[in-house]
Amino acid sequence: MERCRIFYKFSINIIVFLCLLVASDGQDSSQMAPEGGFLKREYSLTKPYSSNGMTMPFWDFRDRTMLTNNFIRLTSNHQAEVGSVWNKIPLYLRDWEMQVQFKVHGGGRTLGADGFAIWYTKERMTPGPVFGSRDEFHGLGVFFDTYKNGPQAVTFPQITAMVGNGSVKYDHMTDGKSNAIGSCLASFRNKDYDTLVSIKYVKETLQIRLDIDGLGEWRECFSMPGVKLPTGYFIGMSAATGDLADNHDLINVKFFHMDAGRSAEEEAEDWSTVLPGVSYLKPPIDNRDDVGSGDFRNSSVSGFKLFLLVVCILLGVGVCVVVGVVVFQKRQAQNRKRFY
Ligand SMILES: [Ca+2]
Repeated sequence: MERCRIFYKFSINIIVFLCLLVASDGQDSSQMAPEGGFLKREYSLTKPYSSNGMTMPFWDFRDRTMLTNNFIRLTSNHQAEVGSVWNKIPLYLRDWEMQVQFKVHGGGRTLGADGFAIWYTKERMTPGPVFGSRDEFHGLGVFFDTYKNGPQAVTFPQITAMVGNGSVKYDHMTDGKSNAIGSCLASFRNKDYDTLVSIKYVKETLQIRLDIDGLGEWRECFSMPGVKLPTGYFIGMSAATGDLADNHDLINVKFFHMDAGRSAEEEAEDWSTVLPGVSYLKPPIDNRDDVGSGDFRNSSVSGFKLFLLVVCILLGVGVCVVVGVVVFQKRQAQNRKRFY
């Protein structure tokens, strides 16, 4: 009887432990420091954003941008607004990853506009027609486009990225498609859970991943090698509304310096004079469906979770059987005593 009780307690402890492991596993897989990544506070934007509600230590903001305790609102759900935040310090790191938690939400159940952009550009704090910021920029723009201007037969929102050399224009009529280096469809509006994007630039490969399905896992949007981005540019975010509108909120930005294992010679190279561009351009990119066809990099984690779940269930069933047998035997013994 005592042995049974010890076994019962042991099993319960194991079940609780495994269930906690299943529950916690993966929840923080996004927004944890990536392997080989070191958080850089001067390029990050986390709560509390401001001590006085008016200024931020490493960031400027302009136009309709509003600082609150829990989010930075680039535009509110009103027509024809623009807003932006820009980091103040030129970035002289060659390999980095930026994780941005955002929330795009508004009254229109299926329609909002125009979207927001994440920038790594030579120019900063210059409002304009490209999601609230200037056109013909030098550097990288990643666009979270919620309104379909072009005729293409795809659903929206979509994410596109473009590398500009100062003379290429963003093409609104194709929703940036004509100059995009990559894109994917991504349903990120009006979600109850956290929505995040990771922009990783390591060894001249630009990879964009999303966590917008509430699974706590990164899903690849696209990856493009041969992307040349000089050092010394600025990080920024901007947003715009049109006839339709949305609240475009930033929750946080976590910026990591990535250890790419570069040689001393590579480290000594001056990348501030490199011209922004892409050395290898793929043929026009087809949209990838955001439902079901995602490249779930953590599928092995999902398999492990399933295994733990099965172990949990089997252990649970085992404990129930043991307890049932013990209770049954005890009752039998009591019945026998009554007869004697
Ligand atoms: Ca658009």
